[in-house]
Amino acid sequence: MAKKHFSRRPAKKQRALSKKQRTTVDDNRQKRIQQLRAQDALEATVISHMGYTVVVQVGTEMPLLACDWRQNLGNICAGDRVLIIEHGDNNAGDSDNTYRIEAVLPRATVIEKQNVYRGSKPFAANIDQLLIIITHAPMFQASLLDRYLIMAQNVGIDALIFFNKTDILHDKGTIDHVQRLQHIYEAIPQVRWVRGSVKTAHGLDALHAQLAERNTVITGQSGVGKSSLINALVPDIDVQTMSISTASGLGRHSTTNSTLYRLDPHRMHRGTLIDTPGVRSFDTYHLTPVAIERGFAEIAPFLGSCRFSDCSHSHEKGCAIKNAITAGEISQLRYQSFLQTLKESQQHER
Ligand SMILES: Nc1nc2c(ncn2[C@@H]2O[C@H](COP(=O)(O)OP(=O)(O)OP(=O)(O)O)[C@@H](O)[C@H]2O)c(=O)[nH]1
Ligand SMILES: [Mg+2]
Ligand SMILES: [Zn+2]
Repeated sequence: MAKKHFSRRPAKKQRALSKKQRTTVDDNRQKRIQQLRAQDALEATVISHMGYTVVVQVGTEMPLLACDWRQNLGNICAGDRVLIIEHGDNNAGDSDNTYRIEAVLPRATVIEKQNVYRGSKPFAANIDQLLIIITHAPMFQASLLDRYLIMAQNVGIDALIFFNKTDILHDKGTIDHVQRLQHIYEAIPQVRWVRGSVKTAHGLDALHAQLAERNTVITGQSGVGKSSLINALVPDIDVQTMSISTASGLGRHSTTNSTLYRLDPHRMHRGTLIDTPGVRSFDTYHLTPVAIERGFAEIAPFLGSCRFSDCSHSHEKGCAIKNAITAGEISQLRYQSFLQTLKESQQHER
């Protein structure tokens, strides 16, 4: 992934609100939302936040609308549910948009991009699952896959792995290796694994079945076939992309923004897919050890059962995790990855 260069200025530290202040803010927000609903505000889904314009859609079939937004709403991202109101041209400021986002509804889930210098920034909201594309050409790294899974666990969403390019998976050794990995990953709670090929369409029906009725974010390293897959899964992608350009008035839709696509053009189901071109991997070093532990869903249940409360799970007698490995309940691969990721996080904490 090409690294962007940001100015080396640490993010402004936000003053943490006290619990009481937070409650007041939440109460006010709730009141505001009720008021807006009483004023016949329209509820809409954010399709893409494009700099000076946020493109939204009311329902699943209505035309896309370009909106301004109130400044005090914080970051708005694809997948957000918002309340919008039509305003007259006289209030429109220097923009041509005729709708304004007045409130962002509370998010069920949100994925944020961490940046040491700019703080965290949400890029997808209200999603149910993370679709991770991997392949053997080039061979994926398990440690990278584990970072995606840690992220999904901490956001509270499922992970769906699509192993792509089976049409060029011929080597016996590689086939066996991938099979072993599939076996390990399929056994993890909240993780599913589908294999197939965008090129031959093999496995795409099985994948589609996992996406229906759900809101999914797609991710994966460069070259794994994300763009190819999006084109295969979103049958009218050109039409949807064109509608975004038309609504925003910005000409060609910039591919650097998270964008929400509707998976079924006939609207038989409400599945959506959010593409996040600017975010292809997730760092975990900033996460606390507790978050890392939570991120290994098949290891987490054994924590707390070791003989020593400060067990490092590396050499101690009576280590519940080591015992689980012996019993075949945890794989060596995931165990090594767990220790490594935990170590990185502990070093970062110091
Ligand atoms: N053999 C084979 N090639 C594939 C398959 N899917 C994608 N490719 C090829 O893999 C290459 C990369 O595919 P892209 O869809 O551009 O990958 P991407 O993940 O969007 O990559 P970035 O945009 O760089 O992040 C292209 O040459 C595709 O034609 C597949 O199922 N089989
Ligand atoms: Mg691409
Ligand atoms: Zn232990």
